[in-house]
Amino acid sequence: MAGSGSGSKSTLSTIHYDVADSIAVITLARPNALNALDRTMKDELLATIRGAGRDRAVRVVILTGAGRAFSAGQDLRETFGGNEPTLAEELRARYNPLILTIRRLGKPVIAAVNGVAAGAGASLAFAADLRLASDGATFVLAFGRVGLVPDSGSTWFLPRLIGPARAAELMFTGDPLPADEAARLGLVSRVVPGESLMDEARALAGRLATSAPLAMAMTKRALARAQEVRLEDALAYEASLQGIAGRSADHREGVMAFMDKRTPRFTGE
Ligand code: T3D
Repeated sequence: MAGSGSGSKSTLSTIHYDVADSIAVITLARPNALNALDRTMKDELLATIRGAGRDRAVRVVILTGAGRAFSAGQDLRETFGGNEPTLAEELRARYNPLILTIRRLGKPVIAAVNGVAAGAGASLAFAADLRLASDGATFVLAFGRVGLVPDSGSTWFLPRLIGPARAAELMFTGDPLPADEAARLGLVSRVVPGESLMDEARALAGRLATSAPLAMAMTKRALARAQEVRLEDALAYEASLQGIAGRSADHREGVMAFMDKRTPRFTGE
């Protein structure tokens, strides 16, 4: 895959990839189909996210959409069954690895939700660590409208993010959730004017990019683990991660910088 170095751009057909200032911006780019996910896009997206994960020049990832949508979810023009994968096979082979890769990426992922995020497009945003939304963004749990069940992790993420009752309501009705209501529910951190969304996302990413990379990666792991285990296990996991963080050069640098009253320079070591 092209586009791993700082300042580089890719030549993929459905994804734009741009790295600058330690921030990778991954843009879903089929705007005429509202960035609906076809197989090429799913494969390119997975390869791109994995590439960003491997690239030491990247400390934070922003995921966004080209044009007026974040993503309208599964491309409804694509066929399933016969010579093509069934829906279940598609989930196992493509969607589920995408969701797990975002969750397990050792770097923060910010979804800059620039417009409608529907179906699996919404799931991609839910899998991110943080969400910023433009004032025109909406989340649509559109699965039921096309006779499908919520998938690609939405049944796991949404109740945890906004509570089970609201999640059920959105999934049963398919009603759009506007950005301001999403912010009120805590689903998105902030709503900003559409024209400043990427500036705001880059500013947030820039702040995260100056934090200690190893500590951030382990914070992400601890938060994910804590969703699934008892308090005793979460405490034990925190202690084991802190053992690692406490031996890192970044911890020493952070303490020295505090003493010296200067900004720390973290290296990820
Ligand atoms: O293996 C598996 O299980 C598969 C996984 C499935 C998970 C899912 O994602 S299921 C849910 C799939 N998504 C949807 O059902 C959403 C369908 N789209 C819509 O409901 C609406 O388009 C939106 C609410 C997202 C936006 O509405 P609006 O009025 O702003 O735009 P529009 O006019 O409906 O769409 C604009 C164009 O995008 C249009 O194309 P055209 O007519 O201009 O050539 C439309 O067909 C296209 N488009 C929108 N969504 C999709 C799409 N094309 C293909 N697939 C789409 N999902």
